Amino acid sequence: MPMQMSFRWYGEGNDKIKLSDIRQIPGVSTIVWALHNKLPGEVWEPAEIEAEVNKIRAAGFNADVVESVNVHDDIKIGLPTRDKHIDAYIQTIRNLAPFGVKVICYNFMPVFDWTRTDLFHPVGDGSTALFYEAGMIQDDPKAMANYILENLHGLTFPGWEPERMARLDELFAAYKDVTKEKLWENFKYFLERLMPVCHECDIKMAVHMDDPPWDIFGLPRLMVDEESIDHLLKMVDDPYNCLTLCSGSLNANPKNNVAAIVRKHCDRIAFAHIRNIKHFPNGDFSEASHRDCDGETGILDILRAYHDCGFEGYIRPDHGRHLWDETPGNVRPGYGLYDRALGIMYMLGAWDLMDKQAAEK
Ligand code: DNO
Repeated sequence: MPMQMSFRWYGEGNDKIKLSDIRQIPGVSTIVWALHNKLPGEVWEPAEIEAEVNKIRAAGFNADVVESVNVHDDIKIGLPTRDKHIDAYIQTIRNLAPFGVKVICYNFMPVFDWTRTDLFHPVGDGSTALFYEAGMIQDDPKAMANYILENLHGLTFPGWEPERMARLDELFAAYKDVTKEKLWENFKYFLERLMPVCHECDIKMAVHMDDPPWDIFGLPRLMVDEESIDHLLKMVDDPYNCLTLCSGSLNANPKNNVAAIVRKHCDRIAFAHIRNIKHFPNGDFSEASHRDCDGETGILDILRAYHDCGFEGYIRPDHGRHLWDETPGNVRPGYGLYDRALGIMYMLGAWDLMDKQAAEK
């Protein structure tokens, strides 16, 4: 089976982009989806899953990848209530299996998911992109959370649920004693309970990298570099314990060599996110087009590594710039149509050429 190109879609009434728009992008087989109205800990019911999967299939795609089933904070904190939430997670896995879902992308980051300080930063060519100003992420998590919520213009964004963001003080207090070691232990406990069910259901758990890959606001972050990836894969050494290898999240730290990680762990990468990062000397970074020379992530080396390793998993363009009529309020930050479509064509261009060269050898 060759790698499968996918596209993240937030669902009808929750995404301006229509499945019929995505249909016109060459080469997309898979819609990456989720039930975005679900809070962490809620079971996804079969009828709700069926309705969503039917829409995706009717448009000519498979619904093999879910991003995300979010992990309840009690599981990450290791509270006695975690078992109840793990039970609910397991039930959701069981409910997804009959619909052909093969991969669940999730993250194990305390409190916040991806973090940026400007969602519409001018790139210099008239487009805008997500931006991280290092100096701004210091001691006021509330200001950052408010800024992000305001700029989502009422759109849902997993990891940024207003219900959770309203309880930030409480959440920070609950994480007070959760050291990095404790978080690893809680992560292990969670995965060990899930693995037998994943085998039964043939669903891979693919953890997303932490974004950015360092501690923020005093909260520990685990999935940050090659060493931590090695640790996770050894800690629960099971073919269903996999990675969502996000090139952009990892390369926010320019020391991370994503292509080398691909070559080392290709068999455990269930899902590849391709995003390009442009670094500034003061530690700030901006997201860039997928074209290799527009950033420093090494997009072509990464694609070559996947190709050389015979990658058979799912791949998707990650955050793109906002182009043309994609202005605040009119586009989901990072998830417009155009730049992600251009990213797909760039990736397929490189991939097709590598296929052709290999065939001619
Ligand atoms: C950013 C995304 C992440 C990812 C979650 C997975 O745009 O790649 O938010 O979906 O971390 O749980």
